[in-house]
Amino acid sequence: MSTPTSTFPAHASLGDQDAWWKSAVVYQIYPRSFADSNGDGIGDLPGIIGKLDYLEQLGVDVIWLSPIYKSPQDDNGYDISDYQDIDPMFGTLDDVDRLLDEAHGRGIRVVMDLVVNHTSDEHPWFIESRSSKDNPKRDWYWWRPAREGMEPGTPGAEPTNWSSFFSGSTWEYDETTGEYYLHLFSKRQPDLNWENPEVRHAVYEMMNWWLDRGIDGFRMDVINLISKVLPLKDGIVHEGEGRFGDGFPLFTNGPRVHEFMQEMYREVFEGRDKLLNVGEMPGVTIDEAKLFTDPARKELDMVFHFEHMGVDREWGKFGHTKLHLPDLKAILGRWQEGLEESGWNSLYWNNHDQPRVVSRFGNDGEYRVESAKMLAAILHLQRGTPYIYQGEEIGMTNMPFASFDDFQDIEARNYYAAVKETPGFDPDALLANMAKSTRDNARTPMQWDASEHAGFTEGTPWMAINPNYRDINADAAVADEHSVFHFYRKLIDLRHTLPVVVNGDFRMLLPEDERIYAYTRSLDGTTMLVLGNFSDDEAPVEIDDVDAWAASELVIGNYPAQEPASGITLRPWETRVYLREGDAG
Ligand code: ISL
Ligand code: CA
Repeated sequence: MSTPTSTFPAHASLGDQDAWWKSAVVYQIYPRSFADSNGDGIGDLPGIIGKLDYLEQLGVDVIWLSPIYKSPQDDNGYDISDYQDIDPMFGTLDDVDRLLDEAHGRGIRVVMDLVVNHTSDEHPWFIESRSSKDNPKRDWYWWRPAREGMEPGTPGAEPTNWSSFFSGSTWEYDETTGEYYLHLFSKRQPDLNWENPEVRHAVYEMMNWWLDRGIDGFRMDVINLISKVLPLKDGIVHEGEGRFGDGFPLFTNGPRVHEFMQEMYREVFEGRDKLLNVGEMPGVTIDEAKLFTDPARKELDMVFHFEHMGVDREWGKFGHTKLHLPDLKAILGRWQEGLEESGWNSLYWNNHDQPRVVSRFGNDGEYRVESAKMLAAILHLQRGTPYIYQGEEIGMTNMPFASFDDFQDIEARNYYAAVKETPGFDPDALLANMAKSTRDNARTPMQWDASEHAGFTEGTPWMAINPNYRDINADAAVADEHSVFHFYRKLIDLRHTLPVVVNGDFRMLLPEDERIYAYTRSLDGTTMLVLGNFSDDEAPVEIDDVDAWAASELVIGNYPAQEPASGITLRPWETRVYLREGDAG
C-alpha cells in the first residue's frame, strides 16, 4: 500500500483548512451501478478507477462510495459480513489501495460508507451470537424472549410492536435459542448492541484500520439509530395503522447517541486531521443537528437530514404529491438559518435511496436540461457542502417502471409482498406510486454513452438501463458545452473560487412565492442573488431593488443572457445568479 503524499487543492483564499470540506463538493458513487470493468454486469472498483478522469474533469473534491465490503447483498451491500474485506463482486483490497492512489493523485479524497447500526446475519459476530445464549458475543446484538404469556414465534409475540423500515416486525424469531433478535431493517440486518462496550471498540478498531489504510472519512449509515431507549418497549399504536406501533421515537436520537459519537471521536478521529465525517440521520431535528455538528463538541462534521425529502410524501410508504414550493423553501430555509451560528449543512437532492430530482422537482420532459441546471444552482449555492449523486450531473431521470417485477430493491419488494393480499389492495395505484418513489430510480446503471448497455457493461446489466440513455449520457454531455455536466462543473468552480459561496450569510426571499425560489448570500460587502423558476411558465421576480439586480453581473444562468431590462422575469425553469458589491440584499 503506497499512497503518495498528495496535494489536495487548497482553495486557499477560502480560509479554514481544517474545515476544507466547506469549499468541497462530494460525488456519491453507488458502485454496483457505476461502471463494470469485467462484463459480469455489475459495477466494480476497476470500473470506478477507469472513470476518475471524468470525475476530475467535473471537478469534485471527494468521492463517497456506497458499501463495497463483503456482503450477501440482501440490501445491496448495506448488510456487511466482513468490514475489513471487499466483496469479490467489486474487487479486492488491492483495488481499494489502487483507487486511493489514483484518486489522491488527482486531488480527490475518498470517503467510505460505515454501516454499523447493523451487520449482515452472515457476519461471524452474529453467527456466534445466535449460536447459544451463553456465547460471549450473545450480547453484541439485541436478543429478547417472547412477550410475556405468549407462545414464542406466534403472531403478536414479538418483544415490541415496532415495524421495520422494510415492512413487517423488527423482530425475528430464532429457533436455535428460542429468542428474538432486533432488526430495524431487513431480517438479514441484525442490529448491533451499542450498549456493549466490546461492540463499540470493535467498530472503532475497524475504523482506525481503514483510516490507516488511507481513506479520508466516513459517511455513517443511520448513525442516529445506534442508541435505543431502554428498556425496549412498545410504541404508540396510531389508529388505522394495524398492529404495529410507532417505534421511531424509541430508537431515533436515543439517550446515549452523543456520548457514543464523542467516544468515537476520541477513539478514532482525535489527532488525525482533515477528515470528512457525515452522519446519515433519518428524523434528525435542527436542534439535534446543531449538537452533532458543533465543532466544539467533537462529534461529526455534518449530517444528512431528510426533512426536504418528505416534502412531497403523503399517506403510506410510497405515496407522494406534487411539490408545493413554499414548503420546500420553509424547510431548507429553516436548516440554513438553524445552522448559521455553529454547525454545518450538507446539501443534497439525490442519493441511492431517492428518486431522481429532475423527475421529482423538475420537468424531465421538455425542460429536462433547464430544470436540472436550475435545481443544481439552487442547491449548490446554499451554505453547506453539496453532494452530487452519480448521474445527477448529466440530468438522469426516473425509470419508466411498468410492473412489480421491475423492482429490485428490498424495500419495494417487501412492501409489495406485505400488502398485496390485504383487502382493498389497489395494484395500479401502488405501481404508479412506487414507480415514482422507489429507490430503484436511483439505481439504474450510469449512462456513459450511446452504445449498447449505455457503456456501463459489456455483459448483461444487473438492472435494466433507462431506455433514454441514447440521448442522456455522459459522452454527449461532456461534448456539449451547454450541457448539465458543464453547468455542474461551473457551479463546483464557483464554490472553489468565490468566498461568498462558501461562507456568505444566507437570507431567504419570497418565502410564499409558489414558483420562484430566491435567496441571497452576503459576505464582506459582496452579495450574491440566486434565483430559480420552478415552473413551466414565465414568472416575475418581485423583490426589492430588482432593477439594480437586473443590471448587475450575471455569474451563471441557464438561458442565453438578455439585455438588462426593467424588472426580472424568469423563463420556464430559468436560473440566474447575480453578484453585486455593496450592502445589497
Ligand atoms: O430509503 C429510505 C426510504 O425510501 C429510508 O427510509 C432509508 O431506509 C433510510 O434513510 C436509511 O438508509 C440507509 O440505511 C439503510 C439502507 O437500506 C439505505 O440504503 C441507507 O442509505 C439500511 O442500511
Ligand atoms: Ca463487474
